[in-house]
Amino acid sequence: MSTVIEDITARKIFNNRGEETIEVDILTTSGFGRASAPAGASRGKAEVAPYPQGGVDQAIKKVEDLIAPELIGLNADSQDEIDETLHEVDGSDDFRVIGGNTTFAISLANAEAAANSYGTLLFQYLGGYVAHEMPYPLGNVISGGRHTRGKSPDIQEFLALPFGAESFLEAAMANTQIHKRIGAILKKRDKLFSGGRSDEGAWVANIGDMEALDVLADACEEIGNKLGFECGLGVDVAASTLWNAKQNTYVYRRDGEKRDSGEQLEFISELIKKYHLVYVEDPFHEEDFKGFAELTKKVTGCLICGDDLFVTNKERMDHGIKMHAANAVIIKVNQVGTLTDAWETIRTAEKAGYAPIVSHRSGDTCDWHIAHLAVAFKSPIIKTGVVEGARTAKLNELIRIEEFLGEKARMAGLETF
Ligand code: 2PG
Ligand code: MG
Repeated sequence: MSTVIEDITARKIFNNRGEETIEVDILTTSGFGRASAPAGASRGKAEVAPYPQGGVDQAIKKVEDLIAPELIGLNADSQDEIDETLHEVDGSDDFRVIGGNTTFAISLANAEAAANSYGTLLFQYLGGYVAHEMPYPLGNVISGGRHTRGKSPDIQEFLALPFGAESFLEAAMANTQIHKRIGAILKKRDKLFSGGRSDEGAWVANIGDMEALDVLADACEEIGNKLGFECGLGVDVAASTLWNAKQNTYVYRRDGEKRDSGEQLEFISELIKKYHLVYVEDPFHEEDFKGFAELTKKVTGCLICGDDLFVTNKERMDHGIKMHAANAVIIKVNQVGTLTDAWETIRTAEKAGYAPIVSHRSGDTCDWHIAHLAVAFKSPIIKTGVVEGARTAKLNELIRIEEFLGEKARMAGLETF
């Protein structure tokens, strides 16, 4: 068995939006790994650059001309050395030269190739023998904001979290039933509803934020009662996309409301109270650490999660911890570019008691690696959507992991957060 990298191939493939993305194959003496990169629609300003100028074609050229010659001959099981070499080849502070999606695909394909060389699954290779906790699936069931076109809620995502489920399979099943039930409720409410869905497979309907929450609450209660366990409600406000910096207000176009920071704090707090929300992501814009801190202090029993706020970046995480902003962090490896960078952020977050939540992106492929990352990194929650091929690829892989773990498998401890 040897993990020496013998060959690296990069190619252009397409994601669920039909956009070009990069896929990388890594061949070692005794193993193989393949990974492809996702893409965001509501990207944080502090994310690394996804591609060099010239897009995917240039990224492939960089792999062939600059990166492969440096990596071939190294050991795939030296993940930190591989990721450090990517930083050195790039030389910038935001991967603008070779692209963060290029490094993402290489970093993940490399980890997969190392695991494969050892004859283990990725989650075991990264997390070891003790990795046996399954994350709860946080499923997007109604879309709004920048994830839709035309009339829809202003809030970007309405999410279900079946935190009472006793297994991953049960939890994933609950989400599919909630999704289906919501489709039926929307059809009844709106005769013009034509069953449209967003990139993440969530329903798109001409309803406001409150109406969407009412529909979600009804469906979660109904399915929760039927299955005999609790299904909680969550939202991703993606507030940076609502923020108008010139007017210092959050603009809710569909609902015709403008809210300054104080009003936004009140509004979100009321939503948490009224709908017993267990999860709120990006309730304030990406530079408002203070707003996050105020809300985190004010509410209990609800995860306040930073996505665009932290962009999986260790320095921003450190700052958030100092400010007591949020108590959970979204982990999207392509926001920072490498597995090692993401792992450093996760370690920092965990030490400070923040819940690390591994997440898909709205533009995604059937790549299932985040399923393994969630188990390896003891993520109590995975954000993956509910239906649509790129989402079910990850959910189905988690079902396989749960089966593989057998009696050892247990659901993550959410009560500590
Ligand atoms: C988000 C994500 C995923 P995007 O804001 O959390 O749902 O969206 O990938 O478009 O950034
Ligand atoms: Mg988000």
